[in-house]
Amino acid sequence: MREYTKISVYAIQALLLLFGFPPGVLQCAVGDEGYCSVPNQKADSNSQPLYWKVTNPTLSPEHLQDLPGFTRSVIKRDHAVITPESHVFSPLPDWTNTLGAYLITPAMGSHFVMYLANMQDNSKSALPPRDVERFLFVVMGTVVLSNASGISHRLLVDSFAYLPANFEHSLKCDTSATLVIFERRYSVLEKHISELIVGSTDKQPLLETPGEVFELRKLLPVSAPYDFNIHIMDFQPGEYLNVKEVHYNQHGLLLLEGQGIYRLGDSWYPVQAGDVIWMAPFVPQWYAALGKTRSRYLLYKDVNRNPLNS
Ligand code: UGY
Ligand code: MN
Repeated sequence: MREYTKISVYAIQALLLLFGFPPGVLQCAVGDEGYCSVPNQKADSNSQPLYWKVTNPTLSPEHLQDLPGFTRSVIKRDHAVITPESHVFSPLPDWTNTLGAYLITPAMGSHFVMYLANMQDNSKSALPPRDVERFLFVVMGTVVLSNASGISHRLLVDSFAYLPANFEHSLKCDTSATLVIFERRYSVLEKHISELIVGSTDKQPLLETPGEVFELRKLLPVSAPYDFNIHIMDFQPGEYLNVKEVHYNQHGLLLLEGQGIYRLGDSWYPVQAGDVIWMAPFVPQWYAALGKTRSRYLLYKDVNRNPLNS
């Protein structure tokens, strides 16, 4: 009986080779039980730079990489999962030497845009449209942020900046850098103004999360001038959201590290570093971290405004 199992494993391997799949795709362990397993997943190596997986994602399971037309991306009325194999880059309007991929835009129903900007040699940003505020987070490389009075900040991986609407600034890069950027039309509140903010995630304090186990940092002040915040949420493998959230706020999410399962509405998605998620208001949402390493995601959330006014 065991011999038959071995023979059929060899036959499948021969067929896979014949169809051009690399050896090792079907790594079979034929023991007393005669089981057949997928290749062992290696834990993420600690030797890679921070957020390395975002710019070097696993495009699809090894055995599906060459399958024409395969993508994990899904676009639905109230949510979307946009995975790296379907990112499409083109020159960002008015930027120099920069390719951008708009991943979430109002065409989907959001009130914000979320995009990746790949800055190349001697690249320079353009300003957002009038009355539009900007938040950027460095995923790879280094950029220099300068304002109109010539004051500049070097932003390394894990650094971020918030630029109020109509704030003159430029971003420059002499080698290469990847940024994730959020922009939205500022929702003005009388007697409140938002200000330039520059920081880095590791300098932000851990916040209380009553009833939850994940670790939370907020990158922007929680005060009234700010009409959105950016959360950095960390889950150890096996940890999950306790609240099965349904709320009026919108989200744009970039999984910076790790892997897990995201529930969106009635669908359950395996997700990994590099994946982007759009969550419309009121879409049921829940996450569980799996695998061997921490999950960390960056999350846009609109806050501090009466839903009747925005
Ligand atoms: O704050 C939030 O709404 C956050 N916990 N949502 C999420 O992680 N999907
Ligand atoms: Mn939420």
